[in-house]
Amino acid sequence: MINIKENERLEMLNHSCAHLLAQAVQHLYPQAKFWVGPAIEEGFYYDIDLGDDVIKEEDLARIEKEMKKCAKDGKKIIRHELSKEEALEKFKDDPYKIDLISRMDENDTVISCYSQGDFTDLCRGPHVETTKELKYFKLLKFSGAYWKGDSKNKMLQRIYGVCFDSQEDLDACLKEIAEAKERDHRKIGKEQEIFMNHELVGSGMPMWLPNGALIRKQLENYIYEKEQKQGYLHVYTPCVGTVDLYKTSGHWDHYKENMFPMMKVDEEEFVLRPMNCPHHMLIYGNKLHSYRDLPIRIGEFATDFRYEASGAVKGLERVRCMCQNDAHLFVRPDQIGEEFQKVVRLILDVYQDFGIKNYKFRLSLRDPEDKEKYFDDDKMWDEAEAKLREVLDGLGVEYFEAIGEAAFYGPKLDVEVKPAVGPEVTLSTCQLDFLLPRRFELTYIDSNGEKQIPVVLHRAIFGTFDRFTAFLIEETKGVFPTWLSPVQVSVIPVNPEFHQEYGEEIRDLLLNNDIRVELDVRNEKLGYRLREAQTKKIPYTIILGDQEKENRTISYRLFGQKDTTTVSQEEFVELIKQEIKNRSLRV
Ligand code: TSB
Ligand code: ZN
Repeated sequence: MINIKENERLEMLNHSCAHLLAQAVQHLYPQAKFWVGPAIEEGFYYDIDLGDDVIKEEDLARIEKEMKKCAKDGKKIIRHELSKEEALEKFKDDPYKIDLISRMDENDTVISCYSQGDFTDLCRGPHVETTKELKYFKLLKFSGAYWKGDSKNKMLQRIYGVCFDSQEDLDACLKEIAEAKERDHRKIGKEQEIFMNHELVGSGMPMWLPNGALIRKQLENYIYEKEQKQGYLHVYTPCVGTVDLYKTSGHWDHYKENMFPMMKVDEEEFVLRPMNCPHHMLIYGNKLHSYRDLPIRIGEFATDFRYEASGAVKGLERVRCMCQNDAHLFVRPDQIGEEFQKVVRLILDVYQDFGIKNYKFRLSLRDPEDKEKYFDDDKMWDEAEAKLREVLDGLGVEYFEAIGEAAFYGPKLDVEVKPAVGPEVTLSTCQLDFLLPRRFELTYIDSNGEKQIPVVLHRAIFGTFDRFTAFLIEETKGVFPTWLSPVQVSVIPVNPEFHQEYGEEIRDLLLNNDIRVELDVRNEKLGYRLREAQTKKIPYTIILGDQEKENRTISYRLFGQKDTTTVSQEEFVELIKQEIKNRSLRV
């Protein structure tokens, strides 16, 4: 998807188109007051106060028509510069503009406004020369947006659009938007019955339906196997902790705004946990450790609760109740490099297994100025940050650095991916931590019999099963590899009257070989049943007629293909079992 902000001409065009939108809205809704209308990566928007009016779907076409009319007039877009006093006078009836102007420092900024015909807006510019240049645009959607992004303020109407220099560019962009909508995991998740939400459970609290639960179980088995092979020790711990636990860890001071509020039971004060580190610290501390025992890797598929703003929750991607594929690795300082490298290798390995190619490594560092968020020990931070860089450089992994994105306890490596709709999110993460082991007074005995403090690596390869599944749905467009497909084979007897019995035999054969199979003997036409197997994106469809019954063979079609292959029963079982065992990707 093209980034409008990366192209000066497109940015100007989109910004001017936001003004054109405001002009049209002013014609159609004379009471309208305008807040801000910037160009953004995806095009432009304008936040508008329409009084008691609200925008409805059908209004977009009407506004667009008025925009075309205004653009055709071809009015010149003229810039005026004003003093602060003049600006305050000019916009005296507009509280939104007054708010903007009052915060401007005229020694610092030139206050300017732009006029086109009967419309004037306070604006820094630049703009195109005349509205005639605005030919190829489209209004895309609308939503509510709180004034200044604060839910205590009035809800404004935000209208989004996009503008280009040619019809072809606009068409290409609209096509991409349509494709992204098709890929959106919320759409596919509903169609394929992967998850659902219900207001009685609450927002950001998805429920995994049987198909989703099957996929998740496979993901759990997959990563559990990998982690066991690397010596991880898996545990189960409660998804609550006392306030004191999170005071000890520092989350209470640094992470409270992301946590659900405290609840009191008898004399204890509990919180739903937002992270699992404190529990794992206590498990480490439950025993004495020698330097020879390290690294100790404590893993858990652990449920966490976080407060996410209601406007931010999104399908499975951003939830308030999530399950992390979490682990805390307790290492000696001399083991940091090797252990961090192992984690990065595991991430690369997993991405390869899932065919994930579109991701970026981000090295998240502290903001040295922010002494409130980050504990004040420059030496420790510098060492930790240098160590991560050293490993990444050694592995030859490409990454970019982000200041101020570190966790409060240390720097981290995040893997960023771009969902079908909306901004980038973090999938995997590996975080270095010198702080929590100190807070929990964790130790190991070194070769001289002295107590030393271990270092912790927090890591989540999938991130959460929730977010990873959301991403996987979008990457595969719901066409999962066979090993992950909720139904792997659909068995369709051509005529249930004659072929049902053979169909049942094949179903049982596959079930006995741990293959997930569905027998479709509904009284529907063959074509209808075949189409449905395609809609459900089932990898294999077996079609059984007279020939197959007589020769005791299987004829199958792969998803998305028309041709049929006939093989013996043994051959088919062997073929699909291998594919599942190897966790092969779809070709
Ligand atoms: C890795 N203590 C560490 C842990 O040991 C931790 O909690 N890190 S985290 O805050 O970065 O979260 C881990 C992963 O959870 C993130 O990388 C991200 O992929 C995922 N995640 C975070 N918030 C959400 C959310 N609201 N919905 C779904 N997944 C989320
Ligand atoms: Zn952690």
